[in-house]
Amino acid sequence: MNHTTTYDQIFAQDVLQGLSSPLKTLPSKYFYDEKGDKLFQAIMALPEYYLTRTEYAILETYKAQILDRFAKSGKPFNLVELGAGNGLKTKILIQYLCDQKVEFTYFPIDISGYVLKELEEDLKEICPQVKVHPITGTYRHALKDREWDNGSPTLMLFLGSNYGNFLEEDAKELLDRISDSLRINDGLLMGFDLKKDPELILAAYNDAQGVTRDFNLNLLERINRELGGNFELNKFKHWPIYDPVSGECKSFLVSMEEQQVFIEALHKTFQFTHAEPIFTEVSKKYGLHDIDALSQEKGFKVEKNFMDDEAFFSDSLWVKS
Ligand code: AVJ
Repeated sequence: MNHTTTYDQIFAQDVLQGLSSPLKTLPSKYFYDEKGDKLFQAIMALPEYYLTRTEYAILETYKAQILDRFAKSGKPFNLVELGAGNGLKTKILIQYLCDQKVEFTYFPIDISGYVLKELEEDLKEICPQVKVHPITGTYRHALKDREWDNGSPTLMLFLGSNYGNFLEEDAKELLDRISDSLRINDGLLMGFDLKKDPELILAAYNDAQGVTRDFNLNLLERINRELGGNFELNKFKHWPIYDPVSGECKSFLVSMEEQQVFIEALHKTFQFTHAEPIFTEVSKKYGLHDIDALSQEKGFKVEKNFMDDEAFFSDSLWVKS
């Protein structure tokens, strides 16, 4: 790709590649346009979606334990966040650091520029002296550019089970990049959704109000809006499945009839057979031993798994060794 390649073109290329493959797929990172951000914020408030409120409670309970390694050092540090979103959970940590008068710079990274702007304005309200350096882009770009690399220690946040959105190989590669971007004794706080009653997990991705369905379908709507597609949304069914062995919750959009879809920006028609699925998202769930093994493999030591009483979710504090 050359330097004139725009984000729109990358979206178009990814859609072309995904819909041309024998097992059709669309990358979940494209959920998050302005409409998708709003839908995801609605998902986080759903009764079935236990992840956000559980992690929120964990951070509220354990903020001091999580942060004191950095907050009590008396030296400035970098708080880098992969996939900051609207930063609702991170505000707990930032508020704590502000109250303790700790010197730090916050580097929120997100694919969506909309939410980052919102976040920066919100933070100025709760903590006027906070230094914020937003980075709009993919994790890959941010980890390559390392705009925070100023010699101070770093605590990197990868919350909200966002890591679970990567399939095995991509996930491992991403964690390699994260590991390479950190120095010895830097911290990494990883949010893992834990394996639990499959019914609870599936319900979180198949809510009664259909918000998650709309969120999934927004991928097709976005193609219609931005790439001149003519997807008819009512001809696709939202279909999440959970595999308790792998811990993978996968979402699909299944074509309810044989149909053709034309996408103007690609000058191309795509053929769908009856019941053909498009794979749109994985949200992987972990066991505690999976977390241990993963951290070791990537050159970290688990300092502590901070969990809620029901062990639904873990914010796992890793230290780079
Ligand atoms: C933002 C990746 C944590 O996988 O649970 C919510 C996205 N997808 N409902 C998740 C999502 C469907 C969410 N993460």
